[in-house]
Amino acid sequence: MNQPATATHLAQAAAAPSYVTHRKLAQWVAEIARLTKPDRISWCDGSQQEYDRLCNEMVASGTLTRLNLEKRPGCFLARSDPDDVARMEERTFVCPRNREDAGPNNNWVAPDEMRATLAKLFDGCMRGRTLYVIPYSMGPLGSHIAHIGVELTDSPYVVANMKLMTRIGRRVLDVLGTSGYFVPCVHSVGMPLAPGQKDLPWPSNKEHKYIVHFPETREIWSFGSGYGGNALLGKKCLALRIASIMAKEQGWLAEHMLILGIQPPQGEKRYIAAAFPSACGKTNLAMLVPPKALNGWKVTTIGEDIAWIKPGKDGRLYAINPEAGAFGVAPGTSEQTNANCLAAVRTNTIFTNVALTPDGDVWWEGLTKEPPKELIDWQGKPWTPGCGRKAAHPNARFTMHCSQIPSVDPDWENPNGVPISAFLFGGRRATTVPLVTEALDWEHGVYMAATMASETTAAIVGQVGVVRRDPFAMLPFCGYHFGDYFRHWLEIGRSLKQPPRIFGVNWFRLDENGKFLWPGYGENMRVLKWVVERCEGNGGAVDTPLGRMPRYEDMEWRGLDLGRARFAELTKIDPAQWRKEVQEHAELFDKLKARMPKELLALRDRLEQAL
Ligand code: TSX
Ligand code: MN
Repeated sequence: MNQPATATHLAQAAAAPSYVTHRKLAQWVAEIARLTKPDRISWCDGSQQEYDRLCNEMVASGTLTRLNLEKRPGCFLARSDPDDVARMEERTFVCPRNREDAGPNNNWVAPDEMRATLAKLFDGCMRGRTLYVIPYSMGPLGSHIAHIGVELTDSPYVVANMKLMTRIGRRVLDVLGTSGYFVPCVHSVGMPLAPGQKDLPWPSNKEHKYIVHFPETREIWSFGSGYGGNALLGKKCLALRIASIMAKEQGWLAEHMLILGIQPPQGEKRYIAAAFPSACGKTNLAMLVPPKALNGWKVTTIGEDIAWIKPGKDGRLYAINPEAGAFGVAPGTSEQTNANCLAAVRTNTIFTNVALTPDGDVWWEGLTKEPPKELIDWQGKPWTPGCGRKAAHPNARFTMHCSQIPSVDPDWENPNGVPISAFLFGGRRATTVPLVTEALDWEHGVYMAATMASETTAAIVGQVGVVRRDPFAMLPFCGYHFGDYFRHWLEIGRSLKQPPRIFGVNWFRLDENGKFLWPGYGENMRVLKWVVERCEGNGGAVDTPLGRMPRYEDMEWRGLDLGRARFAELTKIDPAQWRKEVQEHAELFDKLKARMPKELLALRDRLEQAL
């Protein structure tokens, strides 16, 4: 039975365990408990026993369903509220004192006004619930590139996901010591329970949702949603929005990038970091399986969503994956599209909003050609193939630990990171953008990344989608003005002895019948091979107005029947399309004009002239 929280109750509950030696942390937890008024406080130790206990409690409360013990050992299914299924960009705010600092790329509210709003919403919002204290490290414990956050949440689902996605618990407090720096993160599903009130399997707040960042004090406050990036505050909120601000101040990069290793048959292993907007297959590229004909080439996975990158003493860039797990989109994942990922989610995985089979396994659109004859859909309703609804939500997810990825790189937890040889920037473009282009230099690469764009996937197949500019694939994630961000990238490049080469890619060009020109997936290895050869200084290329491009004979075609004519289509530069394109670059730069670096404006003018 839930007891109303009395003052003595709270004083008892708020006492931190004796191993908590960080006074400021203990004080801050007590302060947030006074505001949110939980029934209990639970300090997460990060142990497997704690994880198992929480999962069992969530099975008992109906939040989780345990999956088939033979087919999916250690796996669970969660079904969210149908109104709480994705990140909410329109409810995401970055609130520096000066509105200009947030830039046109962020929603802004004056910090005092936002604090007043949050104070009301958080007052008593954890009544009837447990406040969990999650100390977590983004990056290997004690790495000089890593940072620590502490998330306070009333969601056990968040605790379980944070256990898989980050490094949590007592070992983090050990690194923090008595006075180490941490980013304070407060999260509530925003549904307090009155005494005796029955809980929901997926509590959330239907009326109010806020995901808020205060740059000056590096605070994160999230209210009303239990889903993904809205609630797992280490990921988009800390590792991208707040970290991008810290990175600018401190001279490093926090990026929306996968990191992969490439081991050629002969020669040294190289690492590539690649930025793509959502729905371009970042997770698939990070776990790429090379085609048989190129099986001397090996691809390994460091990360699939976020990279923290720091200049080393040798003038090169070193990258870590700040995460310890993946929270990836399930639909479309199959033996054909991503065998490594499918193997990784066979055990110890939390699935959210996928469909359930009669024998307690999972299913989603794209997993198999033929759907099962009957399912329970993501909303818990009976489903049959002809019923006209999706069985899994299009944004259904898996949460798993990186150690389960068969292709995981032996250095994926190296605290010093891995040296980056090249950056890739790609979008989903049906027309205009060629398969691969190498930038002429760092500045030109920054221009390519700043002007990248992607088509919305809601577009009808075969029809050209709506093109959205998404600089560096950071539009929803850059915590400050994009003009300042571009300038930071230009400055980092100038500071390096050996800047990585920069490439633009597009796997998604269509022919005149609306068919994909490029086979994609494992065949992307052929592009990666050319990229690595360029980095080694021995790949052939030709100069074009857009940059350097491979000629047909510069790429490996063994095992793939892709003729010269199709290659010409894939790499064609249509001057009319590009005149329109550079016009759109001008429109983007105009929106950012208060802080645009003049170097990029000059490059745009030069490109326009060259066309
Ligand atoms: O992830 C993708 N990648 C990168 C893989 C390493 N996808 C899926 C995007 C949605 C998440 C791709 N889709 C890729 C790609 O390279 N290319 C395409 C387009 C495509 C789709 C299907 C086929 C070919 C290309 N072929 C057949 O269906 C047979
Ligand atoms: Mn992402």
